[in-house]
Amino acid sequence: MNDLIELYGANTGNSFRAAIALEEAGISYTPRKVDLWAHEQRDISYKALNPAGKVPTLVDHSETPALIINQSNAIIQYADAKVPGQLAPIWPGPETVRVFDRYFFFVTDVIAPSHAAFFLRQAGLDDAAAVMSERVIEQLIFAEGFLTEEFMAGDRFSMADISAFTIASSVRDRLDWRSHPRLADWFHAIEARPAVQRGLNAFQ
Ligand SMILES: N[C@@H](CCC(=O)N[C@@H](CS)C(=O)NCC(=O)O)C(=O)O
Repeated sequence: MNDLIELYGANTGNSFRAAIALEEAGISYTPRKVDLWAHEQRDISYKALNPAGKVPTLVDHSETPALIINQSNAIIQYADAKVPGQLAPIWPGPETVRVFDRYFFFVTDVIAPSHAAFFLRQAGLDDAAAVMSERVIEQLIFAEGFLTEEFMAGDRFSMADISAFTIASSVRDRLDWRSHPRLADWFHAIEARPAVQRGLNAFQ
């Protein structure tokens, strides 16, 4: 554990994404559990770190002033910058471009509709929410075509696998895995990675 880097989070996909990125990059940090049911995310002290009252939040006290990051996908980028080579290739080039291309596909075309479905459901717009949720599943199935090698963006684990895995986890009970064996094999292989397991258990 490293008190200089704190990761505030809960058992949610966005928090897992950030924790898995730190674990896979080999960055030592201290997890700080935020109890969403007790509305700790709305405490004044927490909102001083994350004005939106959401998790995750990363605080890096080794920077002056302390570096505060509020977006899970920005925490992935932070981890990649801090320990280059673990979440994307070190050198610019076609392989790196492919990692970012696939990573952003999951961020914008899969994770964003999933968030939209959540907000539509909260607003009582169940039919619209169902359309968005269906879109999430469709896009994940589309992504099975990326698996020409072992991982989502080639033959090495990358940030594309993190963004894909966390969103696939959130729909694991609704996806027809048997009809998509390559996607299923990939999912189980990612889930079995020790760093992924540590990330999933960070906020127990
Ligand atoms: N875009 C943000 C979304 C963060 C987010 O929506 N967090 C949710 C949990 S998954 C949250 O904190 N919800 C608590 C609340 O809204 O009160 C990210 O990717 O980090």
